[in-house]
Amino acid sequence: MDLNTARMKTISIILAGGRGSRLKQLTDQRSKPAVPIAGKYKIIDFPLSNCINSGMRRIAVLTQYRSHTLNQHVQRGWNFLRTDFNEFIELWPAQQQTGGDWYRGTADAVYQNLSMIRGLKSEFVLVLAGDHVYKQDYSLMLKEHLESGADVTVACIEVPVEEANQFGIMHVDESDNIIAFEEKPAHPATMPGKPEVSLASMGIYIFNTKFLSENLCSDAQDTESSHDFGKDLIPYFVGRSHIKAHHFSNSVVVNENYPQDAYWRDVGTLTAYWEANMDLTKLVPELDLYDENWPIRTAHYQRPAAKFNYNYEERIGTALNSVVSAGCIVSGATVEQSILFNNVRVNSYSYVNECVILPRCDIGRHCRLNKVVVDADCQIPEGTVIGEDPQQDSERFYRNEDGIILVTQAMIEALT
Ligand code: ADQ
Ligand code: ADP
Repeated sequence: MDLNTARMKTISIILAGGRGSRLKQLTDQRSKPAVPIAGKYKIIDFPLSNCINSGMRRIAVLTQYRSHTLNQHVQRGWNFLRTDFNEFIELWPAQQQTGGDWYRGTADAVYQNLSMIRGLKSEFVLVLAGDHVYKQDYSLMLKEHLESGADVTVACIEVPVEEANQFGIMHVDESDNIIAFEEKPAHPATMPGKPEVSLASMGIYIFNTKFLSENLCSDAQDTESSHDFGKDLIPYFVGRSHIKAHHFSNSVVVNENYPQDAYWRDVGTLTAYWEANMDLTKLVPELDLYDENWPIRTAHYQRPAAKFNYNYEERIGTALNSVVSAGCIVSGATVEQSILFNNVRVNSYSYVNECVILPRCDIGRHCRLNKVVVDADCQIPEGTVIGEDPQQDSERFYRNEDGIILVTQAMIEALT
């Protein structure tokens, strides 16, 4: 089968139901794929944009946990495909299709939608996570999958061994057949000849539909299984099926004029979330959001341009090394190495440094914020200082072991 036909016969499934509890109160009201990122996006915009740009335009988003803002976002921003061209993005919420259970795990989420997948007469299923930040051309992974004739292909990336216990870790032979796989091992194995790195699964899989369907049906009957791809199915396939690794470096999207590494982040923790945002304030970020050949799309709203009011007497009123979204007003304040999402106000004499300020926040006068993630819709009262006194910060807000502080509306309300 040629690649174009294979693309047309692929259904992309974005798993967007997970809670992401390590993001703490940021996912109290929304699922992890709906968490705002990079000034104007939500995390799910990355896999969705990659699908569109890869020419894989039959997409289902599987939702479950607190999906209101996610649904709203997909409906408002991603409804431009045309069913008459056999292209669509659909929301597939958990709806107890196969019994009384919600999605019990990632594999069960796909299992519960098998009748829809079969109905589409797809030959291949591309399974994606809704919570990774990266640019990948999935069609190049599909090409490898076709050429090898594998039952399943798993995308992989080298990660530092210190972080490897958060991932599925694999071993491959010289032809990239996966010969061992362990989900989140306490003592991760390293790569031959590379003691500092392990080979991690990116949680991105391409399956032949028939193979997947048979295995999901048997997994569903297995009372010992937790119905998860990483914990149950992928390790089970090793030694029993033709299971291949696909190296991310072969499908990462790079702009040839841009010095870029294979950037991929699972923004699972508050620190990783803060860092992924901070990465974009660097002089030359590793992730190029300005590449017109691989646009990252999102829902758009009418908003005025960002505005900066400078206080000439005091010489304050600017943003340095920062990403400032539409609708923001920085007025007589200094914003440094920070990300301001849409409609944020930073008022006079305030100083915001290494912060991530989510939509519609208002930072009152004379505030100082350092290494803070401020959740959407927060009104920070005049004179508030955050990020200078660890003990006080931990009492009032959430402060993690890396010193990153999370402030939510509920925490602000509890102060007054
Ligand atoms: P994790 O990221 O820990 O590991 P998981 O938390 O199951 O895997 O999430 C995968 C994706 O599925 C996320 O986008 C999540 O939102 C979604 N999801 C989780 N439960 C769901 C449910 N019940 N219904 C719908 N969607 C759900 C996985 C692999 C590892 C791999 C890492 C890479 O298991 O082997 O290394 O991804 O990040
Ligand atoms: P998010 O989905 O994170 O709220 P946006 O800021 O893009 O992202 O908001 C989506 C839409 O909902 C916009 O039209 C926004 O004005 C509106 N909106 C959502 N919550 C509020 C709120 N609390 N106050 C005002 N407008 C809101």
